[in-house]
Amino acid sequence: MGLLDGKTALIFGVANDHSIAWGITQALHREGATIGLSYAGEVLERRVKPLAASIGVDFVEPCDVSSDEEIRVLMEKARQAFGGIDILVHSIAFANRDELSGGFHETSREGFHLAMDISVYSLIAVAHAALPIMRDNSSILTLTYLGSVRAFPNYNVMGVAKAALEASVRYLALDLGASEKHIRVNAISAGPIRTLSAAGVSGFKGLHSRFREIAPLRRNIGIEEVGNAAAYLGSDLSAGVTGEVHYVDAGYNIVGLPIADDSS
Ligand code: NAP
Ligand code: 1JT
Repeated sequence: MGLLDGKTALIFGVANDHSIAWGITQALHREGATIGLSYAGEVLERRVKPLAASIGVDFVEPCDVSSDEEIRVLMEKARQAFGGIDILVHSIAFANRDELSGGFHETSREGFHLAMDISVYSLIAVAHAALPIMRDNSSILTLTYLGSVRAFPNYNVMGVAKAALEASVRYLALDLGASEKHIRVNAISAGPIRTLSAAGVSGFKGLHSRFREIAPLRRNIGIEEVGNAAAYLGSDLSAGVTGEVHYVDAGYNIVGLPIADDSS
């Protein structure tokens, strides 16, 4: 018997088998959920379709979340395929690479708008469009990073976007929890993971290896661990939890004074 037997999950943000959304997909599938996947564009179709096929998922539909029309069309397809949704996963972020290096004060107006639109507003747009097909007591999840509450070199405009995303989680939780459907909205704050987005970003490699020297569990985290936390937040086990930012980071965020084992 799975934790999510009888539930349907619509998941945004699988780019390849390193994606956090793929770790979530595998965990939700393992726990018995029926899965629908949405990917960004044609380039990804070749990568996402075989992954979906490997777990017997046949709802694989494109949706660029910068388009309200594409979101509307996707939700109509989901309604036809599933009738309703119990778990909605938003695992999407975007910023121009040149905004993720150098001075934060150099952030362009255009780059700021783009990061906020794709990484923050899309959660609100997708939640709103999904509302008519969300089932009672359903669960919405998004992915965030500690750069929302601490300043890290290079994370720059994404840190500001993640702060706005976490605030959006609280406002959506207030709205949708009080609706007749009593929908829950939460975020998982993941430690650094080598994914397509993260690879090649200035300083990411160093940050990823320093992380395990400081985190209480003295290791990095993987997409399987984020997937398992998502299975809990999508399930009835977390029925009393909403508006939360749940850290899956080997404890990194609780450390006051980062001291490696060999320091004296
Ligand atoms: P990823 O595999 O590259 O996933 C990011 C996804 O966002 C990709 O599928 C990407 O598609 C999609 N996307 C970008 N623009 C889009 C648009 N306009 N419409 C629809 N989809 C769009 O990287 P990831 O690390 O798993 O990222 C997933 C989430 O986890 C992000 O919110 C990220 O901030 C968060 N997170 C990551 C880390 C980390 O260290 N990796 C840590 C904490 C939180 P394309 O490839 O086509 O652009
Ligand atoms: C984006 C990118 C969103 C990388 C991201 C992200 N959320 C987390 N990461 C990984 C990361 C990157 C840096 C970092 C810590 C984590 C790149 C493409 C745009 C969206 O520095 C502290 C730089």
